[in-house]
Amino acid sequence: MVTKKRCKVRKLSFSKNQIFLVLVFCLSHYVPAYSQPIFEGWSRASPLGARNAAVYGSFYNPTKEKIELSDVVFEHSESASLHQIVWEKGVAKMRSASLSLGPRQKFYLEPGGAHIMLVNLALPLDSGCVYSLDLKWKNGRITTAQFFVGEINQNSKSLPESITVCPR
Ligand SMILES: [Cu+2]
Repeated sequence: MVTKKRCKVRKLSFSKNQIFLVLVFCLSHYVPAYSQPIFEGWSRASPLGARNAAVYGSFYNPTKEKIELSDVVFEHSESASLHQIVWEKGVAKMRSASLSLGPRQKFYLEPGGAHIMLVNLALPLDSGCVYSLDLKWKNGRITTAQFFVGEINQNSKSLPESITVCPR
């Protein structure tokens, strides 16, 4: 059936512009990002002397399969892992957490909740910078994601005016 349709299309005459638009439409629906988990992250600039940092943002699974996070790697810290804040007797404590996302599911990391903990930073996170981290999934896939760093007191995602890839 599909082949028939394609043949019919060929008989019609399209302007170059129309063909271009159809191509753009097709390509925009074939963005590789749609076949892998997406992480959009942000963090705060490190206060003086801080060794650890938390990365917030959101995970989205655009695939048709359930995906599970197995590891987070940030090359400028000793370790990186998913944490969840839990309240025990009125005290907030951080616990390591696992992440499993069903098809088309989204998961938010927010101050006071889940975050990616970067422990023992080799360098402070700089305001206005964008850093990369690697997310390893249980199906063997590795995705590289970026996170933006705002001010020290940043409380939601910020997009810097100009993006500087760090460390410079
Ligand atoms: Cu933590």
